[in-house]
Amino acid sequence: MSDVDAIVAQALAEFESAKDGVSLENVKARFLGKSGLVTDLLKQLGKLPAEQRREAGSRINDAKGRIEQALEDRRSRLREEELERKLRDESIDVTQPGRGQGRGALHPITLVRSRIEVLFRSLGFDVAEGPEIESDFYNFTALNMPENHPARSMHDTFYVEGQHHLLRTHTSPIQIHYMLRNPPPIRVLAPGRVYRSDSDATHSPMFHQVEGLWIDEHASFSDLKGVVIEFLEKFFERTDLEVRFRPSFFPFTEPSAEIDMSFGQGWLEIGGCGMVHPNVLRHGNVDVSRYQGFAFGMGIDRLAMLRYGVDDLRLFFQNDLRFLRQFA
Ligand code: 2U9
Repeated sequence: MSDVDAIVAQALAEFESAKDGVSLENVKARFLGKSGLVTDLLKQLGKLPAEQRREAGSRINDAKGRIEQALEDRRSRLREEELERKLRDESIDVTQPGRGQGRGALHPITLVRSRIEVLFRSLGFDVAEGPEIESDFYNFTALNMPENHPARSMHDTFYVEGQHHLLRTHTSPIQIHYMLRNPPPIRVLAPGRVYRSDSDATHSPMFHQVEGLWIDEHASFSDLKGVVIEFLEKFFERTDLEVRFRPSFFPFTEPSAEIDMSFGQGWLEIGGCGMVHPNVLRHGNVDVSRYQGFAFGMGIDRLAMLRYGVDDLRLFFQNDLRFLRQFA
């Protein structure tokens, strides 16, 4: 029965080299399990002569007790080690300085948009917003662009599930909503994102517009010119600026004009305008026997490029911090 001591020594050594709970329990099974080495010894007791059985039984039980004690010791040691490891690896040193969050800044388009809003508020305009997903009624029909108008084609417009909802192609639907909620006189500015299926160095599929609408009993084309010129002079902070109204066509205004501007070297097209078409006023529930009005539209991105001297529109939308930080 000297193999009893050998088995105890082997068990103690194997417990010691078990590095985690799972391998420790596997070692335990090999010694104390149903077909483990200690269990085998107890089974063999029956084969011994009766006079040796008592002594052998006591030695095996003693060995079993020592193995069970060693197992329990190893188990608690492994639990302690695990706790120590967690305390070491998962601790937070609350005395360390923070990593910092860095200071954010407004995007140049946002800065320009705010500047435009402030200037128009000073001229008595309210500022309104609206949804970027619109129905074809608010985006086209109400703006005197009938069923077969080319701007409605899939080629130019992003439709959302079918033909009746779309990403607005201009901010004009905002003014339709506004007219339906507010009786004249109206002075409202409508800035926001718009979408067209168009992309190159000077066109982004998403861009920003600002439109204005002024409705009153005697709002005239000369009032329109006064408002636009006043805005441009304030926006660009110069009075030597030339502004030209060049006859044009839009479905929602009649007569219509392109707005051109010059700082001295050639003309730049910066927007369009005109007297609001009576069909549009009627869709906005405006009494056309009493009221008339004018509207204008400009590209915010275009105004930002001119104000900051940026020559590629796409720079505004690539979110390169080296570019954006220059405006912070
Ligand atoms: C209502 C009635 C009329 C807004 C107008 C333009 C002319 C125009 C373009 C300029 C460059 C858009 O940013 S751009 O791509 N806009 O030329 N916009 S008149 O007319 C309206 C709007 C709303 C109810």
